Amino acid sequence: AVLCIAACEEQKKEINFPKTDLSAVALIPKPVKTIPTNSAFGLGAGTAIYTSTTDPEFEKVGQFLSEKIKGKTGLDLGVNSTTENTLERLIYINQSDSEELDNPEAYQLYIKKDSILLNAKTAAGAFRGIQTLRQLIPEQSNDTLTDQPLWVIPSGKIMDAPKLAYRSSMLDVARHFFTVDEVKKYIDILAYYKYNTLHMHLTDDQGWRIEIKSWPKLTEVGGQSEVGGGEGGFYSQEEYKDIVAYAAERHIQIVPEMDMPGHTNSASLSYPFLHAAGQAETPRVRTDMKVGYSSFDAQKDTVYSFLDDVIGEIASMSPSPYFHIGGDESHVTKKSDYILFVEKVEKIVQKHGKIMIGWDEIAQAKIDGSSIVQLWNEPEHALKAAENGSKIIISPAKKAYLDMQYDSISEYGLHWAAYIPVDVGYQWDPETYVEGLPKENILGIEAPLWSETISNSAELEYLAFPRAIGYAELGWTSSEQLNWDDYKERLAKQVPYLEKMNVNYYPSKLIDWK
Ligand code: TNX
Repeated sequence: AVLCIAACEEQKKEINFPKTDLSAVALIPKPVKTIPTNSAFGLGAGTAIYTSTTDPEFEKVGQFLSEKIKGKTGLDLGVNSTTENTLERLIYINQSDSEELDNPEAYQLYIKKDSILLNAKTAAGAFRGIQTLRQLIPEQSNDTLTDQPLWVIPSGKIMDAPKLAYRSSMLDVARHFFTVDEVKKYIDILAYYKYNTLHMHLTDDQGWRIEIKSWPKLTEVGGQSEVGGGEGGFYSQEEYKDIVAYAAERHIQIVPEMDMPGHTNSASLSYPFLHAAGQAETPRVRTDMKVGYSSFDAQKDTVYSFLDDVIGEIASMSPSPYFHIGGDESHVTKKSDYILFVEKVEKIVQKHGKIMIGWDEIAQAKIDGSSIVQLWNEPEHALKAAENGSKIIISPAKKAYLDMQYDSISEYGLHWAAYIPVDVGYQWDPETYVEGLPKENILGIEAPLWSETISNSAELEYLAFPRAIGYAELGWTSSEQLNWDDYKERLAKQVPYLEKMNVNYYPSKLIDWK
């Protein structure tokens, strides 16, 4: 029952689009392959979105696209709904089993005069493709082509898939607490640039941020402080699940981190039996920025039964296969205790069905080849772990830390590892950063944002943007295609999006912002 009434007949007439160039659109991350065909698709009131019915998740991707199109253009496009005049120009999101779509996040976009076809094997792939489509929609409509405004999308093909499987940013919600809405806003922007992971640093010396029902003092006591003396805060389990679900709708996994055996002052303050007396500093409310003075007692069985409860509760709320145990800077834990601790905690994490991730120091222990090591400081640790079969997440402080200042006069941030101007943050390769590390061992890239010096969205965004946009490209786009001069032009053109999202990005002088 496809009716074509007057408005539709009108749209069917040949439209004389201006010549377009799909390869000239400022896409970030840059797709693997773009083939322009110089014509266009006119997105307008007569466009309808249809999705494959084989996987219900595809319809959600269609709904997401519809919402975003509404936000950008004001057009209210139905998804899988038949109304008389909307069947002329279609955006079809199709579940395809094509072998070219082997990567779970791969997609193909075919943009023609009368249709846009998005092929993906998985809803995640379709979702990544939707981000490309969002970026292809111009800010301004052309109001002279037909009797209705059309947003002119250049025609052609895009074949795309990520280089690295794990493309992550970390947010430290422990040094300063960030509200659920602040976290969601960050997730929104990460999704737009095709990140698939947000690692949440949920616990540290200055605060404990996740409700644990079996050990309520963790938040009642440990959640009430933060760096600088503010009131802290924590996520109830309902709030944490809400963040997890919000991220999942954007095909982003939340990787929870409970940092231990060091960085545990807030936990030991809540439950003093955890504290390694005689090694670590006596727990008290800490609002300073020091590191390396706290430790759990690795010798006590009660510590491990506590961890069994806590890891169990967090794991049961976290659909991601990963659980991050921290493991960094345990400077007052005896080395033998540290090793014992990591090995025992790995078993607990596995018992709760998760794969352990830890900062690179965990490679000093005999960890399982299935566990993952996150390089932040010591390349030797990454090499050692890789030899034992582990996959590595690349996040060197000198290149990828979002909390490093841009330069000596930039606001917020630290500079113990480096100053990281926007070009330096972009001009390195996660696949070759650690000399001798085989590519097969590289799981992905992460850009961590530690929050000693930031406490709200505006400050977070000042450090994260624009650099996090560059790390998105380093994780997605093949190394041969990475080029600063080309990238910085595309970066400049992100301004309308960043302004629309009210992102307080750092206006680096290295970029000719449009
Ligand atoms: C080192 S990097 C830390 C964090 C700090 C950060 C500040 C790492 C694994 N540990 O505890 O917040 O430096 O840049």
